[in-house]
Amino acid sequence: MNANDRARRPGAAVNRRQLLAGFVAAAAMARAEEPVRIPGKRSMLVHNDRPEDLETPLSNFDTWLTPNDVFFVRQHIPRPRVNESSYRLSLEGRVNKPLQLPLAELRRLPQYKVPATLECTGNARGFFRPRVPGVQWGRGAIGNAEWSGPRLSDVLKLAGASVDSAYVTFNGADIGVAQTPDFIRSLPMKKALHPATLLALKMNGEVLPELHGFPLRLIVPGWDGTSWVKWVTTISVANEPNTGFFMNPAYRFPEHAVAPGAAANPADLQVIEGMPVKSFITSPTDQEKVPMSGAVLRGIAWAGEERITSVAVSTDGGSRWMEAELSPQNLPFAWRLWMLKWQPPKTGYYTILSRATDSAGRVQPMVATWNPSGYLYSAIDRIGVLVEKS
Ligand SMILES: Nc1nc2c(c(=O)[nH]1)N[C@H]1C(S)=C(S)[C@@H](COP(=O)(O)O)O[C@H]1N2
Ligand SMILES: [Mo]
Repeated sequence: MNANDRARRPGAAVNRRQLLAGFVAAAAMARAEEPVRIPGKRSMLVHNDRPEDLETPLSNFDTWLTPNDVFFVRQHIPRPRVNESSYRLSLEGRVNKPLQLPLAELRRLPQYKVPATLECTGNARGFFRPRVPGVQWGRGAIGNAEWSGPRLSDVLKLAGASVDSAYVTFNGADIGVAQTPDFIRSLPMKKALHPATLLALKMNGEVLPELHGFPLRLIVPGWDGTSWVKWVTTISVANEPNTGFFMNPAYRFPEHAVAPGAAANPADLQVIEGMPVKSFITSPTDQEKVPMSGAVLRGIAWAGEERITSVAVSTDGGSRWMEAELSPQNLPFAWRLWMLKWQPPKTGYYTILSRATDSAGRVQPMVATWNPSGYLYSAIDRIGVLVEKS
């Protein structure tokens, strides 16, 4: 949720200008149905164009690594342009040696590669009923990439950070505008020091694209996308987390579930960290026609900091389940592709479901936990297809 979403909530007095803005927003929603070509990307589903909220069409989820030019984009504030030569990364707070590091120094540190799935906390928000405000993402606010760069722990060591401090806080080059405050996020020290937590300079072997945080972004494998701060310019070490809007109340989840449609008690909201176990069906798509000759059912499955151990698929609304075949990479943090050849027994309408299980024994639930901001939609995925004579 961003401050614009809050401003659009019903209840606020609506003037002519806001009404017009509402129509423009509705038009933007309608546009998200059809992929559009936009600069730096192939065809994307456009939820907002300034700042860009771009969803990946499902047909692109047929490779383990999601290409940079179809990777989803989410930002709350217009994107900054960072000048490569004047860029410095500042290290401040509880450090022995405050530093201003140019990119050359970050490139000189040992470089590590981590394949990891990045998913927006609000992915699939559009499925919640009752509806919740915010970007009405379908299934495509997710992607899997190989990120590379120095470890955050090595950079903290350079500055002599006191690792007994509790938090590390990250600010990017984007700054607050109008009702939207600056985007700042904190990580507990334990996750900051994890060897897979990187400051990425590259994405899928290419220099980090501007839309994805050039020249430097935080990689927090297994945790929600909000933690993955883009265009990082300042890292500060402290005993307390940042208390700005993007740490509280935004991006928090009720500790005790509320009734669908009810408000959450602000004191009950917890910061979102590791992501749940999930799967989606990516092909065929909902309401697609399938020939009697059959189809290959395909999808993706991921489990935050855990590994995917199995994906079960049903083609009869959940009466019988079959095991899907999983792609070979079996890693924490990164998704697995799944597939199942399907020969329908007769023509007609079929309800297809997918359900993932992970290495911690977590199983995708039948029903997602409704919450007022529409975060962490994780229900068993469901599509309907019509099988017709070939
Ligand atoms: N500086 C900055 N970093 C940010 C954001 C932002 O608005 N500003 N959005 C966050 C959110 S909510 C998500 S889901 C991811 C999206 O990353 P992507 O655009 O590379 O897919 O970036 C995160 N990092
Ligand atoms: Mo997000």
